[in-house]
Amino acid sequence: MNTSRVLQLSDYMAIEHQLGAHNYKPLDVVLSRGQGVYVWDTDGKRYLDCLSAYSAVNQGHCHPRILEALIDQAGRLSLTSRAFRNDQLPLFYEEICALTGSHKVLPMNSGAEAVESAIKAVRKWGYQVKGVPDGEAEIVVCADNFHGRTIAIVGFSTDPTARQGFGPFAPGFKAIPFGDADALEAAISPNTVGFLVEPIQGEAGVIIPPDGYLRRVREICTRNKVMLILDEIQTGLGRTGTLLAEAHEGIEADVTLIGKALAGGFYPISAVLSNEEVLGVLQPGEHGSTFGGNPLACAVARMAMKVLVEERMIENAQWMGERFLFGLQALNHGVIKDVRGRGLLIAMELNEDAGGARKLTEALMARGLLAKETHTHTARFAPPLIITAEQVDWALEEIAGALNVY
Ligand code: IF1
Repeated sequence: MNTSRVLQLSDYMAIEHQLGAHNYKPLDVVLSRGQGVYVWDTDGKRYLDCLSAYSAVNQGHCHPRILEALIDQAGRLSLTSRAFRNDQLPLFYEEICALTGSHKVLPMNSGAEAVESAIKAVRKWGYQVKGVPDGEAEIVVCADNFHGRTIAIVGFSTDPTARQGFGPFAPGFKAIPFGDADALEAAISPNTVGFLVEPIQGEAGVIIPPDGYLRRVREICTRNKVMLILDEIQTGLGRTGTLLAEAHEGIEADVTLIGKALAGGFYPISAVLSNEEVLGVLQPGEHGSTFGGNPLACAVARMAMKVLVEERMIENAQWMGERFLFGLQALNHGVIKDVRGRGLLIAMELNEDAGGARKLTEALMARGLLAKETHTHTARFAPPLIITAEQVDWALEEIAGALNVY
């Protein structure tokens, strides 16, 4: 490798354009370093990160204690496959169960894999335990869902961009409006095995369901013997000011999916959290992964969970989230249609005639704040959970300033 090669922003962009698949349209900033809430580009310019890699770096960039755990474990044992046991996986199981109150855990890698794994387990539960006729299991999902990019998952997406050109898709899914418990009641048949839903819809634009929705959903699922599968891949691990977003309504899912921040941004790690009734249906050989449950992943996840709790990041997300949200709500600009959020998962929706939120995220980038638009008209603010009051106040000033582009 020629390490003396000096590349400019335009060079990096040209190489990506030439050699990479064009499945993204990132902001034109090339990052090369991160620490805490900040990242730096290749020219040394500093930015406050208000995306946190879509909530994967809740603990902040390059958290020193997670970094140490990674380096320590990487030098001892990284991968065994599940053909053999390793000394980290049992401790990961114990600690994640203690943290979340779960009774059984299935470790995977990406969020989409956790979703796929949950679908497999819940379908099998449906056949073996609920008594659904073979091949007839149905799973109810919500319109405007985002659960990942695999074929089964995009097959039940209602976003044409996510689906078009990728079929044929797996049958067995039925979409209902999000936030409508009556629609769930109506959609359930004797063959329904699960209801898969995000507690707050992230990609859809941080859509918070009506108060009481999850409690009603919980009751409907219990009464109909339907497994409630909560996708907390984005909302989980402190993002909304509680460990899991289900806590805002005091309910417990039957199956909880987490990923992203489970490794503090160092590694792809996800997990299906459930109980013996559901995960007990999986027998040796019926499901697996080369990397799932590997010792490096487990060591990193153990420390990522530990710092989240010990360094009081979940409480901080609640306090700083309120400060950020109230600050945005106090902004008085005609272009703002709505500001909403829970904890540090916050969105600002602009009027449709404003010409889109990309102008705002580009103006913010110039001012040293990185955020990403979702859909056309909404900007999302989700900084690492370690953000301080001073940093929130600085962000609010820059957002107020950047709104002048409209
Ligand atoms: C991309 C959004 C965030 C997720 C929920 C499962 C997954 C995700 C609730 C899959 C992933 C990502 C993936 C990322 C963009 C992103 C995203 F803008 F699309 F909505 F976070 F806000 N469930 N979310 O949010 O997890 O397989 O990616 O590990 O570029 O696709 P994964």
